[in-house]
Formats: sequence, C-alpha cells, structure tokens
Amino acid sequence: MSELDKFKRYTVTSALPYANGPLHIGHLAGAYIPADIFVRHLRLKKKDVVYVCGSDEHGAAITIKAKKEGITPQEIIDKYHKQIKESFGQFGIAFDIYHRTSSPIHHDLSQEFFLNLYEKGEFIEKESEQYYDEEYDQFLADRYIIGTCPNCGNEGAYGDQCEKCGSSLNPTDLINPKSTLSGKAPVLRLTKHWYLPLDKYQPWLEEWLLEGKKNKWKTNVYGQCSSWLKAGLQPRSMTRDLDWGIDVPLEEAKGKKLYVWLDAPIGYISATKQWAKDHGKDWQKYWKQQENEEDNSCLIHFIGKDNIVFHCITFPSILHAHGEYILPENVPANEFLNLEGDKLSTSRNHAVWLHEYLEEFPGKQDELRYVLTSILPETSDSEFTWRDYQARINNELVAIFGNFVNRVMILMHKYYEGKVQASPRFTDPDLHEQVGKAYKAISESIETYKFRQALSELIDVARTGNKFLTEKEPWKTFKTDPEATREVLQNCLHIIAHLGILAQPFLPSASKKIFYMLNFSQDVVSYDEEIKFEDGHQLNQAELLFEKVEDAVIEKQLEKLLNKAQGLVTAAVEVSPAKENINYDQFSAMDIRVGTILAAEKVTKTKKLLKLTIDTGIDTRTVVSGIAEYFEPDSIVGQQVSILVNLEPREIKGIVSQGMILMSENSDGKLIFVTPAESAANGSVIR
Ligand code: B3M
Ligand code: ZN
Repeated sequence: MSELDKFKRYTVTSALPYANGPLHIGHLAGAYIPADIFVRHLRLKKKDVVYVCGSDEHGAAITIKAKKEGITPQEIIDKYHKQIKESFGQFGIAFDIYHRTSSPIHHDLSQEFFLNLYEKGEFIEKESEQYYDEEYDQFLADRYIIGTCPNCGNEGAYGDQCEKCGSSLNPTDLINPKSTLSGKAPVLRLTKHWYLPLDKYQPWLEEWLLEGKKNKWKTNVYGQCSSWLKAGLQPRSMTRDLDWGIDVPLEEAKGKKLYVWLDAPIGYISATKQWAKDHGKDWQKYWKQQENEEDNSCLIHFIGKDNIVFHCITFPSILHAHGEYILPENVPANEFLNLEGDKLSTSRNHAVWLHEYLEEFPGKQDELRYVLTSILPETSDSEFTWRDYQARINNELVAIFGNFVNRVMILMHKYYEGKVQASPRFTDPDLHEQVGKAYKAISESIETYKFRQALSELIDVARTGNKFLTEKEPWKTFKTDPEATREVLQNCLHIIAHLGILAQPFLPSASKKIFYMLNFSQDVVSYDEEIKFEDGHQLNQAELLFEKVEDAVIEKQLEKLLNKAQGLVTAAVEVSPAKENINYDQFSAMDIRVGTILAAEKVTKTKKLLKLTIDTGIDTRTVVSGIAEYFEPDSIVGQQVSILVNLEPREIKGIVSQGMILMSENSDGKLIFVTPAESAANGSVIR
C-alpha cells in the first residue's frame, strides 16, 4: 500500500498552457507526459480520477502576442486553443476535459472566489505608484515590463516573475525597468489594487508546507519554497490595470481585471465543474473538503519549475483563505528540457514543435513519449538531442522491447500456426516472480514520481524475456522437444501480455497493438486483468511494434533546426504594423540620395551622438546621428549611406544637422546602414 492508496479520489491537473503559441517538447516533458503516465496508472488501479487541463487565455502573455501578430486577443486565443487542443488529442494525452479560461463558467467561478475573499476582508486595498508607459497610455505589470532581477541578476526578468531563478517579483523590484511596449523607462502613477496578504499566511504556510511536506515533496520543489519562505513573503496584487481578462467584480474597480495567476489555477476547478456537468458527476467531491477527511480527493498538480511559486504558495493560500477547498497533496514540478545543447526558445524558434512532429512522424507518438520519458528533467535540467532520440528508439524500443515481442510472435506462428494450447498461467516460477516484482517496482516508482525509473523497469521486463529466450533457445529445441519448446514460448506469451498491461501508461499505442496481436478481445482496463490463454486460442499475425529510425530522418531534423536558426534574421525582428498611407506627392517630396561618410567624431558629453561629415554629391555637409552606441567613428569613414537631404536643418547640441541618415536594424537589434546594393555615385537619387 502506498501513501496514495488511502485516498478515495484523485484530482490531477497539468499546467494550463497559455493559448499564445503551439506546444513543444519542453511542455510535454514538463507537465503533460508525467501526468498522463500517472493518471493512466491510477486508472489501471481502478481509481476514481479526474484529469483536467485547458488553455490559459488571459494575461499579458496573450495581449502581447496579439499585438505582435496584429490581431485581437480573442483571435489569438481561438487560434491557439484550437491548435493546442488538437495536438494534445492527436498525441494522446488522456485528459478527461481540455477546457478554456475564457468560458463563462470560469469567469463566474473566478469572480466568486474574488468576492469570497473580498467579503471576508482578506484583501489589503492599497493605492500606490505603479509603472506607467506614457507613450502607450497603459500601466505596466507582469510581462509588460522587464528589468534586472534583484535576486539573480537576470536582465530579462518580468514584472511578476524571474523565470531564471523562479522568484516572484513586483514591477517595482526590477532594476532598470523598461516598458516592453515602448522600450522606454516608465514613469510612476497612482492606482488602486487588491492585495493578497501572503505575509499574513506565512505562519500557516510554514506549518502546512515546510513542516507538512518535508521529505514528501521533490527536493527541487521543496527547496524553492523553503527559500522563499525564509526570505519572507510580501502581499501580492490580485488585480491589474489591463483591458483583457476577467472583470474585477467590484463597482469601484471598473475597468480593472483579475490577475491572471489568480484566475488560471481556478481554471482547474472550473474545468472539473464543466466535466462534472457533462458527465453527471459531482465536482465538489473532487475539490471540496468532505465532511469526513478520509473522503477527500487527492489533489496533484503537474507543472514546470517556473510555475512552482504559484502552485505551492499563492494558489494554496487562496484555497486556504477561501476555506472550503482541499489543498495540493503534491506538486511534482519538473525542471527544464534543453534541445541540442541550447535552451528551448520560442522566440528564436529553437524547438521541436508538437504539431510539426505529429505531421512529420505520423503514428510515432509512443516513440516520442518513450524518449521524453527516459530523459524527463525530474531533478535537474536535461537535454533532448535527435541522435539520442534515434539511439533510444533503435537500441531500446526496437532492439529490446519490439524484438522480444516479435521473435515470440514469429516463432509461435512458424511452429504452431499461432495456436496456443491451454495456458492459464506462467509455468516458469522465476518468470512469474520477476514479473510480479516488476509490477510492484513500476507502481512504486510512478507513485513517487520517478517516471524515468519506472520506464527502465518496464524495459527490464522485456530484457527478462529476451534473456529467457536466449537461454532456452527454442529455435534449437523445437526439432528435438516440441512440447518443451511450446512451453517456453507460451511463457513468453505471458510476458508479452504483462508487457501490454505494464506499458499502457507509457506506450499506450504499443499496448493496444500487443493486445491486438494476442487477440485479446478488450483493451487493458486494469492491472488485475487475469491473463490466460484458452485451449486453441488463435493469435493474430505478428506486426512490428516499432521501426528503426534511419540516419536520414535524424539528419533532416538537425538540418531543420539549423535552418530555423538561420531564418531568424528575419523572424526575430518585431515587425510593427504599417503606418497610415501617404500620397505620392508626399513621397516624392522626400529627396533621398546616396552619400559617403568623409569623417566621424563623437559629440562631446553625449553617449549616442556622432557628428558626421557627408559627401552628398550636392555638397559636403554635417549630420548629427544617434548611432554612437553601435559604431566606432573611425570604422565608418568611407561608408556609403542613404541620406534624406531636404530635411529641415536642426540644431542638436549646438551643431546644425543637415539631413538624416537612413538606418535599419539587424536581428539582434543592432543598427545597420541602408546602402545601395552596389556602390553608387554620390548624389544618386533614391526613389
Ligand atoms: N499558463 C504559465 C505557463 O504556461 C501558465 C500556467 C498556468 S497553470 C494554472 O508557463
Ligand atoms: Zn532571478
């Protein structure tokens, strides 16, 4: 009996992915594959379990993406919710429901939570100065502001969180804050917000988490939590000045929205509510404390490490303050998965995208599940490489697992036309014992969130089978002792059937195929399934469980990654929408010429300005240009440029600047000159 067995019911969640982009293998390895294995395992144990997930459709992650793509937030979430849901479906993650936080049921429940805490007087209401972008007329919270993390020095920390060290932040904690809208330093403005008093819950958290979860939670999770608690918690604002999200249900908070990290975890509950409604279940049994403590559901959150603070500190505090809900029993967060020696990155397009994999590797879901499970970043970051993908499939799935099943099936057909004689159990006691041990070991590993180990224990069962075959050499004994040979192979059939059951959480498609080959009438439904072959049972034809991965396939993927990296020059630049139309006269009024820089020097007491002497073909003139941070003066003498020559002269730092040099940006944001493709005569017109 494990710790987990004492529960009546299980509520399992996987982090709600932001509906702002497609899924990649990092997502899968973080929060979905482990949860899916865990849930399938519980179902095989005949447990009452609900597994919920859905799209996270609020917050700056969505609105920023909408701005980037030049469409509305609603269009963004509709587009990506659909895509994500389809990918999960095709990949075979066995959610009971994949919901979305834009649904009315979720908006209602989130507002209900807010009001519950509000009416209890839990929130601290505070007017304070918050960062504001004057150019965009907008308060800057969360992902709208970046700066240097005061804890670890990461220069790309967000206003609510540093993804590098995981700590939760307030925008005013950031060093050198910058608006992600205008790129400028923000100003401060007064605004009112509602704060969750995490400091007030600190003593309770110390008891519930520090004492209660010691030696129960994974060390990476427990360690992070305890260091935040040691540092001391601060109140956190649960409202935002944004125009996308769930309305704060208060008259005086008109126009304000709930903080996305308040509503998102409530999404687990609203998803359960929707599922219960659809299936005639009682959602409260899965979320609320029952009269009798033994009747409570066991709540487990599967997440990636950047979400630890929200699932271990903030959300439990909200549930605790509410008072009627159960708290997470465990939060088995994973670390990060890297790809080919580098961090996975959406913006640099350094990723293996799930929808692309599904298209390029049809029917190879189990293969990806297998490889990712064997490298899950359970205790530290880990790495996916295509060579390793190939090696694990060829050397383990094909050579050990698939090969064993195939050899036995082929011999059964060759010697006995696939007909089994009555075989109600293992007749080899060693095999019986070893397989029995494997059930126990795999179950224990899964229930302590050691999925890598569980998988290797599964492969060991196939190894046992291979070893048994090699020792017994049925291909040699068949001529001399067909009866003993049949017994050997029928013992092997039992191993195959158990492999079919045990593989179900890890390799669901292979498991199905095995049961088809064995001609068992139903899918595996339980670990307790009795395995026996009636006299005369006819096996189906052998088919290969897994195929070898050829070098060419891997090389193609490696090349694709490389091309993506090169394609970035255009991809990484944020493309702003086109300006309003001008007429032809306005265009032809501009006199742009080719010129050459004759001399360049720094403008004293400035950081950004260079004084340039330009031969425009018409004359030699002076232009002051804000490019000093990008170019050494000496290095640009002789450089051809494009220059707007009829711009009104302007005095800058006491120098009269006559014209404007045209510049663009490369993918790193560095300024570059706009020059004719071939060298042209000074004074040539650009039109
Ligand atoms: N959407 C963050 C993320 O994708 C977030 C998880 C919500 S779980 C309630 O990293
Ligand atoms: Zn940090």
